[in-house]
Amino acid sequence: MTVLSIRGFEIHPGYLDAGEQAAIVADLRKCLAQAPLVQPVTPRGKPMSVRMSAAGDFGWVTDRKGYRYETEHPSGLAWPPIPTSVTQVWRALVPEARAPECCLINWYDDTAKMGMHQDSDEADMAQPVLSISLGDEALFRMGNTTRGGKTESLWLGSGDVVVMAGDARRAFHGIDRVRAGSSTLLPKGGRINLTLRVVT
Ligand code: MD3
Ligand code: FE
Repeated sequence: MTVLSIRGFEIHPGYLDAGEQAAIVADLRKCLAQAPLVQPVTPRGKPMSVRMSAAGDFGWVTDRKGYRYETEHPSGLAWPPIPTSVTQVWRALVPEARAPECCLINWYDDTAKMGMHQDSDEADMAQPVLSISLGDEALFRMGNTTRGGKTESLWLGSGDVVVMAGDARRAFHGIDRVRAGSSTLLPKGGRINLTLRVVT
């Protein structure tokens, strides 16, 4: 298996084959039936273009009250468990890490993007974050541990997995755009990104 290292980001192109990707999507459909995607709003009230849900003990949410992890979906129901098809990837690639406590589910249509940000709402920043891309390709931008400076961009395709550990765990990153029609995995198109995180 090929592994690329760019600025400490460990990229596994095509880590999941088509059958593994389809199995994860089938499991996610069950998760989303229990915990539907919502359109998050930033603390300042700006709607985000990405739709979100989660699985696991915690889900990351944002609304007028702020950015945080919650033990329940906004509906008041528990988040579904993280599918074993997803936790297997974590165990295989980061065997030393603690068990993931959150699988954030981000859904992008072909106009959605995510601005440059750091992920810092987790208590134990020594634990890695693992990202799984499914469906249409997306332009991922990798920056520095402080805002600004030079960045590098990379198209992430369906089945690609990225591990963020060490300095990359604290790096600014974002999604500039999605390439419509670049994958047939999701019948209606779009992109799903899963991020597995240790929260506590
Ligand atoms: C680097 N998601 O959910 S995945 C996010 O494609 C997020 O939906 C993007 O950024 C997406 O927070 C990018 C790659 C990623 C995820 C988490 C990270 C990179 C990261 C956490 C720390 C550092
Ligand atoms: Fe992030």
